[in-house]
Amino acid sequence: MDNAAITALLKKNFALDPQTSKVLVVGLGNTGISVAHYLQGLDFKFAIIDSRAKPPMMEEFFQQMPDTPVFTGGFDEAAFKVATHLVVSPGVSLNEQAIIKAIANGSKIVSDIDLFACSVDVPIVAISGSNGKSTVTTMLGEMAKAAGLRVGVGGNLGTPALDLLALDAQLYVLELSSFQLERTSALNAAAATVLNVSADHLDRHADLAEYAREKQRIFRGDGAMILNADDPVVSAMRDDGRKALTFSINKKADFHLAYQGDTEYLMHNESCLMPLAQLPLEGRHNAANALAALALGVAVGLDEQVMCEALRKFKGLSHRMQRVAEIRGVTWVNDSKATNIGACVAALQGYARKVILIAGGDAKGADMNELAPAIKEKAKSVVLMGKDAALIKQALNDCVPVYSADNMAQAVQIAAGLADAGDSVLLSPACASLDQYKNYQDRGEKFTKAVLALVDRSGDLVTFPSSMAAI
Ligand code: UMA
Ligand code: ADP
Repeated sequence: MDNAAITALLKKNFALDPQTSKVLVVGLGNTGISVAHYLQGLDFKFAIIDSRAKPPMMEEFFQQMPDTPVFTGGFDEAAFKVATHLVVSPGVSLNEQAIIKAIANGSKIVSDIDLFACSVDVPIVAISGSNGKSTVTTMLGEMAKAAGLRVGVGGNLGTPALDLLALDAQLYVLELSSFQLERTSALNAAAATVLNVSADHLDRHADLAEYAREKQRIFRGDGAMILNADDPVVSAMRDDGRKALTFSINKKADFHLAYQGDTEYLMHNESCLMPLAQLPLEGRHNAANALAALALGVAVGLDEQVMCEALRKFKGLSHRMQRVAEIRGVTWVNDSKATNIGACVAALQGYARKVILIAGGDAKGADMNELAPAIKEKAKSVVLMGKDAALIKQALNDCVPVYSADNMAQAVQIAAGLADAGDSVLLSPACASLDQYKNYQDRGEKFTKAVLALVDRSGDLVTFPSSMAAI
């Protein structure tokens, strides 16, 4: 779209006008910087504010945009007072006092996703959910590429949505978090899904119902709704007046699993799309992800066989059920991205035989009692670490043996002592990592390093290709 068309839309939807508006970009991170570049390209007047004294990306930003006013070291109310519009980064809560006051004084909230939505006239696919967003977003991106489309893939996945505009894509696939959705009102995705809803981010959202309502905002507009028929919270989001496609791994739906003879297939209504065994990711939750991606693809007109070919080649993402090594018959699996209970439960449910689980970290306000039944059923022992280890131990109420570790190296050593040949040791923390690690990647890498350090004779070790998902 050309700049005149974009500014006309911004004016219509948000009274956002390069001549008269004063925009305050809140948060000098990846989102804030992408917004700054976007606003500069449209000749807006703007400033950036960050509550940290020295945001890590400040130097880089000064080099790129030396003339932009930047406020750091707190949320100075004077800066908010003059702003007609706030573009608030997802990591910044809308409950910040300065933001509440600014809204009361008439400032409008616009998200980077709103700005993006006003800047493209090609289909957008939007993907949210408590778990599986990155996997499904990446799967669909691969499917679109296989179909020969120029596709932009990003959002919460990593590349801020506005940075994708440079691709001038024919299709955009966005992973969206509840934080992004709660402040977005202009998105009208051609196809959208909430993959599932389970407790997460309850330190930022008042309760599960509010968290689900924020996710539901992904369905604003008139595009196709892709709904998980196995999840009652998601199913309740259905709008009868809208085109909807359902997926399920437990029952018949538009996209589902079914046996033909001895072979289990991914199905679209009555047609067999491909044998489930050809999906190179283990675990029923990844079958659900594949069905969701197929439904989204069908909704935007991708060819089913081309999508299946992309699924056959899909290797999975690192830190999600990633088999890192087999040592003396023990398989070590890195699922560090399991930052909430739902992901850990899904991981455990994929195992036929009981595992040794390494868990713990920052529970983000979740009720760890919800984790106990799956652990009781699928873990033979648990090694706990991190800030909320005691909460998990209490919830387990001695239903399995529990061991405590101060750090990952110790956790891995304890697990190695507990594991017999044929066992799996699963790092699936059910918690965020920030109490002890830079991020979930750092946690997963420390796990892998500690596992590989167990090996004293090279003959004992089998390593796996870097992105091999497994159970
Ligand atoms: N900041 C403040 N005050 C605060 C909090 C943050 O000033 O109270 C500042 C920080 O100092 C920092 C800036 O805000 O300089 C960072 O903003 P941000 O946390 O929104 O981070 P971005 O770099 O803009 O990254 C965001 C998403 N981050 C979060 O939602 C926390 C990224 O998702 C996303 O990839 C990126 O936008 C592009 O869209 C990350 C994430 O952890 C991967 N997401 C959560 C998740 O997946 O669970 C939701
Ligand atoms: P997200 O982007 O929503 O965090 P990911 O694809 O990165 O999702 O996966 C995060 C975690 O959730 C991993 O531990 C992964 O094994 C697990 N997971 C993936 N898909 C699902 C699903 N459909 N249901 C439950 N857990 C899932």
